[in-house]
Amino acid sequence: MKKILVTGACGQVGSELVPALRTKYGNDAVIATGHKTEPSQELLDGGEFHYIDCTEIKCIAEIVEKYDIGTIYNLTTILSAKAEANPQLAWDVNVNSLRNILEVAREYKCAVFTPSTIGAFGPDTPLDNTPQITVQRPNTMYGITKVAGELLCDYYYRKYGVDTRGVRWPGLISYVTPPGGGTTDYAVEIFYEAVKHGKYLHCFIREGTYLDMMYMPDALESAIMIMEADSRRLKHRNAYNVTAMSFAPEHIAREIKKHIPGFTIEYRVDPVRQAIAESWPNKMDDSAARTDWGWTPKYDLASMTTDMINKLSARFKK
Ligand code: AKB
Repeated sequence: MKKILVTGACGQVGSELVPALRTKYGNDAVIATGHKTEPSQELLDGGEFHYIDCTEIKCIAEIVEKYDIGTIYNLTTILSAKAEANPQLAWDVNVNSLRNILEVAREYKCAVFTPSTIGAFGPDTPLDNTPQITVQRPNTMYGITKVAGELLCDYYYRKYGVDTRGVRWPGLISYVTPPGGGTTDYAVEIFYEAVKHGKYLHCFIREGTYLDMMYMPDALESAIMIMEADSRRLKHRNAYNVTAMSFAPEHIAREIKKHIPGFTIEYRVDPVRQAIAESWPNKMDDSAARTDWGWTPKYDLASMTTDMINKLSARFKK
């Protein structure tokens, strides 16, 4: 069986996707790669790990050839707030790495998974029930790189027959590896602060700001499901809208209070991240993913909150 390559394996998604893929396909089947961040012991113990720089096409080609790679999960990315702070780096990492990966995939006939995001929409997009196909004019560098990435995936599929697949992930909430430099990160921080200190004193997104969100087990499932889907059923090769829940900071705070009754939230709004959040959908319509490849999330706000609090409480009690 051809092997699977995961780039960006030390990040929030990669650190959980690699073990999930290894459990499903076998430890030897999955080659994890990162750039600067140190891998966890679990990643190192579970199978092959290499440092590569995806902005260098040679590094990708060497590893794809060496391990006879058939599928690439491309998780290399700079998130929204960090991309606004360093737009040149964001373009280089988010677009040039993807283009390199697609070129290598074309030569070695690999399938490629690339996540897009709610950030690929902008202020002109309908905020509620955001359709699969709609206006995409983001005003952030993150969004611009993600729209460029979606278009590149479409192009490589149509022109060269590369098996490109992707989803537009919402904010991802998880307890293994914290995200870094995103706008939706508040929805992860709030759990760490609630469990450690019983309060969250610097929520940087304003009350009443709705965003799509998803718990990590569902995000992993969406990535694996779309890569396993029958290619004849996939109508979209750029990225499918997928979501699980939509809420504003006060809703997650209210849910946490059911487990930690004294929990309090205070706001210290960051204008940069607030503006980004306001330009993103409140709630996407993910019916195309549901119809074409059977997408259904398992977690809602209540079940995710219970699991996050249980997992983090167990960790910080040690
Ligand atoms: C971010 O906030 O930048 C990401 C995303 C929604 O793409 N979590």
